[in-house]
Amino acid sequence: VLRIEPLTFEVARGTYVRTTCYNGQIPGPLLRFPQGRQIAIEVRNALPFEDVVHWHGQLVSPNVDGVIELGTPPVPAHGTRTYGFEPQPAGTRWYHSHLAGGKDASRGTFTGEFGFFYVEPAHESARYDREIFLALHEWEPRLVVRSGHAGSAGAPTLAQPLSPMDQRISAGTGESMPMGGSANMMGRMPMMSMRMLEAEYGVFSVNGKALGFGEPIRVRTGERVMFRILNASATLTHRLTLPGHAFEIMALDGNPVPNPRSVDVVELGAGERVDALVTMDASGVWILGSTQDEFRRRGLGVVVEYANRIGPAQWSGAPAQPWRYSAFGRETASAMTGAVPVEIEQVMGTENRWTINGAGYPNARPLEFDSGSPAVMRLVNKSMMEHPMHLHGHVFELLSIDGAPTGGVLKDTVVVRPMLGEAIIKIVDRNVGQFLLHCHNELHMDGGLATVVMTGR
Ligand SMILES: [Cu+2]
Repeated sequence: VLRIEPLTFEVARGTYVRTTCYNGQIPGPLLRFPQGRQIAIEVRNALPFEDVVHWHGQLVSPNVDGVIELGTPPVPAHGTRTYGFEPQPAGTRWYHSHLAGGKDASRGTFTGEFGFFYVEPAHESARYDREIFLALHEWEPRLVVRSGHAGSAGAPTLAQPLSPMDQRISAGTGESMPMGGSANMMGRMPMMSMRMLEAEYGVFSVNGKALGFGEPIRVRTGERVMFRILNASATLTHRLTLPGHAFEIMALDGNPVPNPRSVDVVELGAGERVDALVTMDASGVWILGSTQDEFRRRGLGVVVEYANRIGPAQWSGAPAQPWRYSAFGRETASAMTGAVPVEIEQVMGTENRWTINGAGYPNARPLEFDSGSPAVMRLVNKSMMEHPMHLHGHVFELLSIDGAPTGGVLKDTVVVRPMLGEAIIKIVDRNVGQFLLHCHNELHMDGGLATVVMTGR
């Protein structure tokens, strides 16, 4: 049973947050079920308005997936609804509210209504001693409109888009606002100015506790810890590092990668998951935290403490290592043709109106894929914000990212970089029906950045 209910909790010493959650805890209870065996989850809603739960990353039918307008009955105010399905595929999934909040930052993914849903595989392939689930989230959202301009003139090459913090600093100087994106495409964007609705946050947390307030993760030398990390942010991409340690990336969005490899920094767009194996071989007390000083200072981190070590937690600066999905894929040389274009744009002169192929949700034309032909989409981001694009009800293979082909990386959410960033994706299963494709930035989704994908048998 999941209970949707209000909660006031202490996120940092003396800082209390009022939100809504599942079963009185942040994150909600870890749901853990074997793959492919029918389950039923009763959801009781203690709130005075209807709500709905989305089973993110699962191949379920539209009538349980969690999108009300595509056929999932909501949980009525003060009512109950039972959702039945077979969890699949195996791996780190999650569940969260899919209530469109509009500009109400106390609804949807701004709330504490999120939790892990781990679908157990028949055979666990990775070997580890422990697993630890870490969910990232922010609190005390405040919506602000930023203005600035960007374009080809003098825009620097960046390994990643700037965070909202950096943008604010940049906007404050009165200089042109560099927004990152694929360097080779920068010159093709015209000079433009814009206003953008964004969220700022007072407090950040890992598993509902700000850095230093929660219990440390206590480890032993030589222990192999599988971190299953979820970015449950409503709007932000996060980068994490653990000084002295490497993350061996085993799975993206819960799906094992063909080419596991070690990195210093893990990056997750809103809605994404990363399964990373860490061998505890650098005794000490460390901060596993955001590479953004401001985010970490506001609480985005957790202390990792070796047995018999005491003292203040150490931080040693943020590696500038870029994050590339293709690093974990198979090398391929194939050129992809026949992809359906999915062009993302911000409506000129608006703060938060977005379109896909020229129209915003619900007016955007559905993308239809009938039987026989492969369902391949080419997502192009013609805006100056990055977009973590999430496809419901399917797993897709990443065929190419920013022009570089790759193979075998299976995901349900892909961050498409600003300024003509591009992702070519192919649906790899045959889940039939109508499913939402949308930006997992809550503000963007509410601003129309969504469309329907129709798949035939
Ligand atoms: Cu977006």
